[in-house]
Amino acid sequence: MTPVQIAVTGAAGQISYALLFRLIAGDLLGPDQPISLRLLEVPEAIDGLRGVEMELHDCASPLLRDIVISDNAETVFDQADIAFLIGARPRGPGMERKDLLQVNAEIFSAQGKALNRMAKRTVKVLVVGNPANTNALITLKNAPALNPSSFSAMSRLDHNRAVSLLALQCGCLVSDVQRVAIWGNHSSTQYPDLSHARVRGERALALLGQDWFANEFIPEVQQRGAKVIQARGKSSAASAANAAIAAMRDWIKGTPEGDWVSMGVQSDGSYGIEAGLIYSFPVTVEDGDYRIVQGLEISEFSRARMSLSESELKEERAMVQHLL
Ligand code: NAX
Repeated sequence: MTPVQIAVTGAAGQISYALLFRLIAGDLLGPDQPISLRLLEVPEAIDGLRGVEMELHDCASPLLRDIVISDNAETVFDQADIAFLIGARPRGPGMERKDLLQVNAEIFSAQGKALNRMAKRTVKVLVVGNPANTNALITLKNAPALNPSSFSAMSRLDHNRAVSLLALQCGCLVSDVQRVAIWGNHSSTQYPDLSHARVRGERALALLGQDWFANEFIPEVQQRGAKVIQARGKSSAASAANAAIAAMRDWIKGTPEGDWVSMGVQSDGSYGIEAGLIYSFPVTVEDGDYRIVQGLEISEFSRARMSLSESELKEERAMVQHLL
């Protein structure tokens, strides 16, 4: 079987450390599909990445065919089938949000160009590095030869957090929960929406009430990343890697009948969200193509929150306009 070429950026970082070993265990593509890993890092991190390479080989995985390590994006994206764009610059001391957007915009515009030149035309690109939605927009805009639907920003960790929190509150299994949606930006303006959610077929809001939803559930999901940092002293890593695998697996293999997942994808104007923005929507996937779920009723409560996150994304876009 031909190996699938999987590119991972920020490969020496903590999310990648949780991701790479699961990839070679077959968690993404199953126990029979061989894979080649193509790993990108900044020059200073290449030595550390050599240690990760040794550990990957030391797993003696029958699925791992080879590992390419480079600080050159074109080398890493050459013939890539799948790309996880995880590497990004964290916010440094004294750095404003605008500066953070700017340095990352430059990274992702260069990587967009490299994908445009080198990746397979059928590549699927999942942007994890923050600010993920705007980074995905920049990557897509710098890769005009690729289909815009090849790019997604990861909102799956937020989605999984919301599903899990709802299941805990109801005392039910995660598998009893359906139709949770994350709308908007992967930031604290995201709108985790239970308006359409079902728990064992019953409306979640009828079980739990608007008050819990508005005053506990929404802020808890929005602030979950910050709470993990507070407790662990580091940002979410294993749960982020798990979400990246789940997001890519569903994008390739499809979503279950009767349910959806949340993905940051290019808006086509659905639900009045400005076309072109990378915005998290509920989507279904069939044959490798996502489709934004249509026809959901949007209450005034939801609309206000969806618009707030849309405005934040427009502001972010304005700050990096010169790279689009
Ligand atoms: P780490 O700081 O552990 O790793 C990042 C790695 O990226 C570093 O090894 C660094 O050398 C590398 N890097 C920096 N610039 C690069 C470039 N131009 N090319 C290649 N590699 C480069 O961060 P980690 O905890 O792994 O998080 C990575 C990113 O994911 C961060 O931006 C983080 O904010 C973001 N997250 C996104 C989430 C999401 O749900 N979308 C959740 C988890 C996480 O917070």
